Amino acid sequence: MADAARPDLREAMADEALIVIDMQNDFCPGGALAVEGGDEIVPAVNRLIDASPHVVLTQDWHPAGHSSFASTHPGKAPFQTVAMPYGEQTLWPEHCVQGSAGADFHPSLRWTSAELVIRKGFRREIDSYSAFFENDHRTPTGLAGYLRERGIRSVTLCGLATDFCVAFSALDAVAKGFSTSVVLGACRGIDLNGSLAAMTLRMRDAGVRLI
Ligand code: VGL
Ligand code: ZN
Repeated sequence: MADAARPDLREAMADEALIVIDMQNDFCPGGALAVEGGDEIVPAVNRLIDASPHVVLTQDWHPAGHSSFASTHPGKAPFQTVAMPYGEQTLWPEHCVQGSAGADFHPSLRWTSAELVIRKGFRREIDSYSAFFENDHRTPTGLAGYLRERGIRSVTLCGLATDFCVAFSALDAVAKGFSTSVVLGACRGIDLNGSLAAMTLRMRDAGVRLI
């Protein structure tokens, strides 16, 4: 009786989910699109995983010849941009190819408690930074509906990269009505042309709690 009336902490937080963004080998030192210090955050991410009642992971998951790869566009180099039907797209080195070792989660990531893995960027013609929408900002991944149906009302994000997949996921989470926090100490950024400062400001202005 007493126990039933006093649910434990994890149950009290049952409407909260941790979303771990793209903690994959290719975004860590030695990977194809290494984020500086990307592997340093694994212990902090693991602590968040252990403390979270619900855990969702995202996994960047591109087919060979993906339209976000510079190599797909003759004459283009990584970090240049190209005009796509859905807007400007930054071009990247080939990374997170479906089934490759680079697309695997970091070997020390405690991924086993994850209840869902959202794969994104699996359509050749469109990239997907956000866990919620592809880069046209219209095509859903299904995550918002999943979280709603599970009764999740607030989300905490961490992972890689702060200024791309973490930031766009956080902005979409707020827009979808989730109370949204980003644990900056458990993120690392790419910082392309000042993108880290710009996206941090955009998150703050949108109402994302930056921890
Ligand atoms: C990401 C660039 C390309 C990310 C993914 O996870 O932030 N960035 N694909
Ligand atoms: Zn990608």
